[in-house]
Amino acid sequence: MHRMSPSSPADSTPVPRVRGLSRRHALGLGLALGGTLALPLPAALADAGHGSGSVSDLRPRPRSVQGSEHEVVLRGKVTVVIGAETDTAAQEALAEVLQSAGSRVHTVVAGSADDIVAGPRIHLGTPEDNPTIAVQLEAAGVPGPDGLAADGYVLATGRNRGPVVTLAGRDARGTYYAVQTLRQLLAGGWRVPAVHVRDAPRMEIRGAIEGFYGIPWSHQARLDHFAFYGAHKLNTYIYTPKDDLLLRSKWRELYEGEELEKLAELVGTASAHHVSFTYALSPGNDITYGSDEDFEATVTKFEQLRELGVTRFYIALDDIPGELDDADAAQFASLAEAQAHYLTRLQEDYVQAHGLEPLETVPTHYAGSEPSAYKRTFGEQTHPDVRIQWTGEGVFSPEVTEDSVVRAVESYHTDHLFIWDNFPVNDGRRDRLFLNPLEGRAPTLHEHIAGFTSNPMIEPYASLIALANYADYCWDPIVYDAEDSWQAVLDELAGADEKIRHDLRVFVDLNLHWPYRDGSPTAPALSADVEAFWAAYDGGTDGGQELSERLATIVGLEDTLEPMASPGFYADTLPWITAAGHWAEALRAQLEMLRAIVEDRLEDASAAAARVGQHIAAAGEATVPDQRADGVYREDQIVPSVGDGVFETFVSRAWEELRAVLPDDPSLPFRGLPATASTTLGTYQDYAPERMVDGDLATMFWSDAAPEVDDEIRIDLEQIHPITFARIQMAGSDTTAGDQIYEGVLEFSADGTSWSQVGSTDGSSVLEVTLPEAQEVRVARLRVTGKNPGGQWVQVREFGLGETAPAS
Ligand code: LOG
Repeated sequence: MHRMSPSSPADSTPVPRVRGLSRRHALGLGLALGGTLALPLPAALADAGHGSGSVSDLRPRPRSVQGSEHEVVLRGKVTVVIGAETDTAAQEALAEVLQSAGSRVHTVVAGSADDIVAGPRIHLGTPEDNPTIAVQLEAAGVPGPDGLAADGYVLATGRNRGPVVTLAGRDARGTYYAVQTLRQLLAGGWRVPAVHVRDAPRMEIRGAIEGFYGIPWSHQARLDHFAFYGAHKLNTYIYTPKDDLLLRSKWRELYEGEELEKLAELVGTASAHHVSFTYALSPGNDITYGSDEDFEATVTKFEQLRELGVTRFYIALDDIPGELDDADAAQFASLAEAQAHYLTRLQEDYVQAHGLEPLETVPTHYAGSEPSAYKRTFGEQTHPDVRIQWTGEGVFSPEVTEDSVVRAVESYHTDHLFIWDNFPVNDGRRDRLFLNPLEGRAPTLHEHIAGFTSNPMIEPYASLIALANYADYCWDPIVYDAEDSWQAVLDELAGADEKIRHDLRVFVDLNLHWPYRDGSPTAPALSADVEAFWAAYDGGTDGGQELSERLATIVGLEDTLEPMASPGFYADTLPWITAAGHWAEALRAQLEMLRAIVEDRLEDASAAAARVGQHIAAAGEATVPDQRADGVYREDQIVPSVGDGVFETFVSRAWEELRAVLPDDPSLPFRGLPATASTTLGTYQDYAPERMVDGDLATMFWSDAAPEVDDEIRIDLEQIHPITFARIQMAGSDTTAGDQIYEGVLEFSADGTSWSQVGSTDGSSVLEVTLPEAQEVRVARLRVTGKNPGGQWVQVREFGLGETAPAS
């Protein structure tokens, strides 16, 4: 992997930085991790050359890297010495690595006559499956992998009757991981630096849980994920997409035909990358926990998967009713008791009976560390081997602290807690991508929990940023550096081209805000350029060059990112890339408008302003597909949200500049008469009612609950005006329904006492009314007449009344 050199052209524009993160610099050469300070590495390692990687490029960071005496050049014919039982996935991965380095691979089984051959050798395996491993490690003076944690390995270069690389696994997966480290060290070249790597993870479970609502990942995406996990030393994938109907609403039905074949391929491919495929069933919506039939239905379903090679099973009990049905209520005192009975029966009579790995589960109460009767009963009565997932203090946890984890372990009475981390999942904000790094997980959690599975985004490849962070964090939370890990995966997804690396960061900057963390940055690099622009504008100086350049880059992203190394990332994020391009075009037209205003060319300003609307309309098109509870995939359902509000705020401010000089310009967006706002609804956080009347579409009122009949939002003009037009803009955008009032009537009043109805909602997010003739109005309200579907809350961006209807 190549790092940007300080003199590269891409560096002349600042690379977006994540606020609040220090960029601790790459592992210094000669620094051994894991506390053992080692021989200084040969200077040649600083730049291994010949297209080779270097120790500082290794991710996850190995626990210990020491210098050895000999580098090994794997050129020409390379002999691979294996044992009869050496892991085949590791053998295949090694062959691939060597072939891409241009070497010819000759494999021999240890003990056969041609063990010792001329030229470079690689000894691959565990000390148990390959007797030459111990011999080579001893010759190199390196301790073996036996004392390491599961998945650990040793990689050593040396000379022993020829150049030798020893790849010694603590187990099969460790052997495979030794090959992955070799692959990173070679980085497509043929020189293995002179090192002894001794490495093992601090967390046992590291991976992903496909556990979100919305379009399940494609088959190909899952296969690609497994390859990525193998390369990044993630070992777990839990299959439980909420919208696979055969997992949830139709859980008793068996897989057939193509679906079964695909599952078989998933299981096989996962294991070829040493990813443990875990099958998670969600029977909780209609199960009778105590019933023999439902136990048998579960086992029958699991048997289908066990025949495909699955050895890890999981029962997901999240997001289900909290009450027992009559049969269970007659048998059990509580939900926790009923669930514990079912889980324990599965663990004992199915899992243990077949020698499978311990059963896993997520309880119905899966968040918060405080003790509860449910958690205690669930933990105490479920078989102690069952692995239990927990999401942290909240469904979304901006941070996970050691104290909180310690408390959760006590509250659930389990020795096997691991975290279902709802990051970067976006099923609650399907218009957004979360491309920010994984932060806020304490560096000591491995002392208390078995690991993490990330619940990723609906967009599989866009989730790879976070997953690479999880890989690095879970391997060694102590040295995990969010910024460093994040920069490395951005380079990996971009590929070697510096311009693409730079432009990817320009795009990623627009998708950094994570709404579940207070103070999370909003497009920090774009914001900085926007701020600099307005500062120069207000100061009457020439400025804004950076902003213009950034906007030009954003307009070009659709082309410049296309050849990036990860085509999946490009395809996943294309709706957001395109929308960003439209916003950038809108801002460019406004920059022209502002320049014309400053230079007093008002006709030009008006002409530039006239071009803005089409770009904003294009940015507001629904281009993201979606799938809801009916399981039907639909194209073009969601408007991608990009730029974290910074584009919108710029646009509003620029319009005010135009309004100041050309108040009647036809391009100006409608602006309601000055008014005060109020509501019978509670307010979520600081999304106060006055935001409905601040003239800024980027700000909004947000209720803290679903509305009841007769709740209302109201604006007061303070004096009577002749009104012909009203517009209420609810939810996050004009084109997509969301948090809003679904059933309500718009009413006008001159005195606040007697009301006349002038319009009603139709399920869309914008309610607009033009009256045939003006009405005397002082107060207007949208009054709720029916419940919202799904208990949605209410967002109102603007509520405005006008004496005349706007031109557009
Ligand atoms: C669901 C999960 C969903 C997530 C985020 C758990 C254990 N279950 O509130 O499927 O993706 O929130 O919306 C959830 O987190 N429940």
